[in-house]
Parts: sequence; C-alpha cells; structure tokens
Amino acid sequence: MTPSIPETDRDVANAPQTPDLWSLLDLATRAAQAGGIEIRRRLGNVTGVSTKSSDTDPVSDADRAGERAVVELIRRERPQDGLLGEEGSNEDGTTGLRWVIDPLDGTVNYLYGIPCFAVSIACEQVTDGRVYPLVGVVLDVTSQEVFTAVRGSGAHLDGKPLRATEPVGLQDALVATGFAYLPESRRRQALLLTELLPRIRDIRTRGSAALELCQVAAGRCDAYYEDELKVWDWAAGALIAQEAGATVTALGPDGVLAAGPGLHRDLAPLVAPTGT
Ligand code: 2AM
Ligand code: CA
Repeated sequence: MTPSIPETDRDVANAPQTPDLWSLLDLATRAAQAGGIEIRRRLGNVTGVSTKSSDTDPVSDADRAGERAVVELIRRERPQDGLLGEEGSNEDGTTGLRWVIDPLDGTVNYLYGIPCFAVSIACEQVTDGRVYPLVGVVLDVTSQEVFTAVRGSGAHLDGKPLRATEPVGLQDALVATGFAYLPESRRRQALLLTELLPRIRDIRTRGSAALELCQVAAGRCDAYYEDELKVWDWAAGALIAQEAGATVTALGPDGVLAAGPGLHRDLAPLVAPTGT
C-alpha cells in the first residue's frame, strides 16, 4: 500500500505563486528595448547633462528618459513588484520581486559617442533579507546585442548559449577593469594595477560594468573586476556571467570579480581592494 502523504505537509490551495521566469525574462527584454529607444533617440544630441557623485560622474536627460520608459512598462505589467533604479526609482513592492535597473550603463562613452553603453535590467527575489537573482538582460544599445540569463537555465546572446573561458592561466589572461569616479579611489585602483599588469596578458577597460560582465560570459575577455560599483551596474551582468560558467563573487563591499573558476582563484588575492 502506498503510504499516504500527511495532509499537514501539503497546502496546494495556498501555495505561494512561483514566478514564471521566462515571462519575467520576456518583460525584462521588452523593457530594455523600450529604454534603448530613448537612449538611441538622444545620441549625438544629449541635453540636460549634470554631475552626480563627482565632477566626472555625469547624468543626462537620456539616462532619465531611459529609466522612465523601463519603469513605465514594468509598472504597467507588474504593478506590485519592487523597483530600484540608478536614476532614483525606489519602491518596495509586495510580491518579493525587485527589478534592478541601470537605464544607461557607460554614460561617459555615450556622451563621447563611443559605441559601448547598455541598458541593464535584473529581476530578483528578495526573501528574508537574501537576494536571489532570477533573470538578467543587458542590451548593447549600439550593436543591439541582447545578453540574457535565467537562473539555472544558462546565458544566451541573441539566443545562442554563452560560455566563459576556462581554463586560463594568469599570464594568458585578458583582464577587464574600470575606475571609480572619485579621485582618491582612482589612485588606489591605479596602484593595484601596477602590480597586476606585469603578471597578465593585458588590461581592457570599456567603461560599462554591465557590458564587461557580458564580455566575460561571451569569452571575449577572461576576467573582470571592479571594486566601487552600485548594484544596478552589475545585477544583470553578474547573473549572465555566472550562468555562462564564470565564478562571480563580491570584491570588497561594493565590487565584483568574475572569471572562470581557476582564473578567479588566481586573481582573487591580487585584486582585493586594499585600505589605502
Ligand atoms: P555608469 O556609466 O552608469 O556611471 C565604469 O567604470 C563603470 O562603473 C560603469 O559601469 C559606471 O556606471 C560604473 N561606475 C563607476 N563609478 C561608479 C560609482 N561611483 N558608482 C556607481 N557606478 C560607478
Ligand atoms: Ca551604471
């Protein structure tokens, strides 16, 4: 006889709604496209430029319009979810889901017309103070490449699976990094680089954390580290790199290190931020 399942263990009627990850990915992708349209429309004719944390940390009407477009679409389709955006969106929501939005990552490139800037959108589940990334989308606005990831289902570029490089020895590693906006942070970051650069193949710095993480996912770079970021810079890209097989960990309180597992082990002690 089949043992019966104790009724107290099962509550089908009141089971919490589990989100359909593919529909979240679909919404994230459409929201990124909507933001991208606003960003592209203003390219070459950027208005309303001001600075934020320092004189070299710009924001423009394009950043603000991009975030408005993204938020409008998400609010329309999932009005109860939380929101956190670089340009000020901040709502708690009631579903336990939170959308993390960088409407224009790589703002300096954008202002110079350098084709390396992106819309980055992640959707995360926040439960008991812990954050579980569910889906991530990074749209390279110029090339129109769409990098995506769904937790547990891999990372893709325009539908093709992505794989981070592995194994890569330290001396063969092409390592990407970026620099903070504050002068004292840059001095510290530059000093660290003087020790690292002689030990690796070379350094790349593209000015967009979101796209750097996608380059690692696509094997176009072996590693990326940067130690003064905000969650919207890396939330989507980190899931994309991780789902492509990279190890992605925190670097200090506000940074991230992403690389294939072996290279990650080698790099971690060399790129840990120092107190100076
Ligand atoms: P942004 O273009 O949206 O400003 C460049 O090093 C990368 O790091 C970019 O993704 C940039 O985002 C981000 N970045 C640099 N300094 C930052 C800071 N102090 N706070 C948040 N993001 C920063
Ligand atoms: Ca950013």
